[in-house]
Amino acid sequence: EPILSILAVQKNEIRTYESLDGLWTFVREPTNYGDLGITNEWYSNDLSKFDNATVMPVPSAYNDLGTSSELRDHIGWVWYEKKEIIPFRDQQFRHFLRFASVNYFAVVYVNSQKVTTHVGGHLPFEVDVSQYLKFGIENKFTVAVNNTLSWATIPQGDFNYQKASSRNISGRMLSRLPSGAFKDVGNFDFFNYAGILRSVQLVKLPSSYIENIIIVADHTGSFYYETAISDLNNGLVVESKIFDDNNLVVFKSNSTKGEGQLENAKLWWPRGMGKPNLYILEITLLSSDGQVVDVYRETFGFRTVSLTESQMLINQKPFYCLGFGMHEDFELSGRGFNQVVMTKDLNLLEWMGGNCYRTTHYPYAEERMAENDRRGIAVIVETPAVGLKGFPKANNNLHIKMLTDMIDRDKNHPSVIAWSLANEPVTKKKESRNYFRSLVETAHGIDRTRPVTTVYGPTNFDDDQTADLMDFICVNRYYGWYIDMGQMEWINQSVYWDLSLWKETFKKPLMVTEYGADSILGLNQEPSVDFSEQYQSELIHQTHLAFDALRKDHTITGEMIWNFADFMTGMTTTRAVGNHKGVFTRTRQAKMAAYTLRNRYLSLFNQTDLPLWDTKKQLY
Ligand code: BDP
Repeated sequence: EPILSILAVQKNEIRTYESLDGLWTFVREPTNYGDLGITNEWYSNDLSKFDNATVMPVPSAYNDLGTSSELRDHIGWVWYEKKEIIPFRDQQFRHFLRFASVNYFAVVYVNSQKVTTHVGGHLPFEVDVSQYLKFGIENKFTVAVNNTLSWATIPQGDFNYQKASSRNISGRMLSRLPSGAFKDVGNFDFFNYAGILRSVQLVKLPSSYIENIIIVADHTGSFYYETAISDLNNGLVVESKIFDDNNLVVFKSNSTKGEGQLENAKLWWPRGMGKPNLYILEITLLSSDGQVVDVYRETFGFRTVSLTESQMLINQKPFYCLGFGMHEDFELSGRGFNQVVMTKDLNLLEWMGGNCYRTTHYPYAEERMAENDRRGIAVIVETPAVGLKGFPKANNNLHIKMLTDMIDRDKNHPSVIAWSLANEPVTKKKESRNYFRSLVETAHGIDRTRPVTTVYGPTNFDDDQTADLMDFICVNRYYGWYIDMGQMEWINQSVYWDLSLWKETFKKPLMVTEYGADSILGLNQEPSVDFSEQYQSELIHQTHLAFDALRKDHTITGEMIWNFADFMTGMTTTRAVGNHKGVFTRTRQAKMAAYTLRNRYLSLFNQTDLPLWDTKKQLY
């Protein structure tokens, strides 16, 4: 059983790890849906001796690094292998093999023995491999990765096109498509990048170690913390300290859990509202004779998220989200973690006057979560459940597990202001209600400090069956693009009409989490036509007119453009080398729309001290 490796990796006076990033040997199963590797036990072979062996960088998606559509569009298994000598001196440590994200399904072997499996990308998992390792000689790490999606996976996909295209004609199954036919898209609008997408480490810990830390701290300076220790026997003791940003100890205790109150706590504020002040909770595990056994330093912040009927409040002050839907996506590396792209993206987001984004449509890299804290960027973190349909049959158990793991990973980040359960589920039928209720209860059961939302697209204020279960509601709307293409002058009223009806119906805070249009950089048309830079810029301007009216009426508490940057998708007739709704290109050059949006965000960003619309009812 893999366990979620809840705490991010850390190097300090006790803890260390070996990075297994770099070039891994790579072998692709020769056919889609093939099973040669598993059947022939490739994990007990030396993959580098295979005729078709090549190398693949980790972290990265593999899809765009070859020269064939076979590799790019491959459905099924690929195999990764890396050999490492582990030094004798490390025998004293407990070794955990940790993967920050493997998409979608992973089977992990150490020295030809299966050690764990994991389902779903974007979340870390680790396994104690101490008993499988050999010290002073070479060890072999093999990972089989499968990207096949189905109606039981999250997100869903259906690749069995041959079956779907078959007809039973007088007892014979005849197919329009050749045998082995497949299609490379899932039930969502982005490329299903696969492989070992984030870093791999061999984590070295003492035999008794700090397993988990939870720290909850609010705007009044009150805090609560709890620590889980792997085995707290042998007279081990725990020492907990909180340090401020001058490295001064402001709290000290000898208990694994406790609470306290900090006088004059410096609060964590999103950018525009104040400084994103951070503190450190240091947990030290000591032996009975005072030796340090383990130590972990968790960064956190004092801040409160609450809701009134109309607004989201941070530290009791109105917060208006000026944000983005995004993707972890770039040329060549695909969805692979890329610190260069991450840095550029967050710098551009700040340049735009943004204060917020949603991790559309899956949890983003851990490195990025730490950056959000440091920069004061508020985030709504979303599960990988995009475009779910077929309730109640969709995989509720897996969804609950992903939500739980996601909250566990990101719970101590002050920048995380809400949990998004799903993007654009098809929730028109009553059957979806229990499914979503179980998710809301799961999130509330683990975390009472953050509101829960779902992002609605296919449903409306008068037919959605789940929105009233949410603490606040997010809506995606494409007036002037998917609805009423070319009708610029209708957008303002349509958006106003739609959102005010959601508000009237549910009486909860609303955020518009997607709106926008495709444009191709350099494609200019005046008067504008679809796909021109002018069209995208005008459409967002018209939408902003509605947003201003909705703000005045106390209807919306934030807005997010779709999308920050162009990104790759599967092939369909509505996509030309991917989705072009970015205000930046895929290589992060600004389109005309970026300047339109930047002017708006900067003018609103500088309006500090937004008015409090209503304080009558604190919903959350
Ligand atoms: C929305 C989806 C998003 C798509 C977008 C679009 O939430 O993932 O990329 O539409 O079509 O419905 O551009």
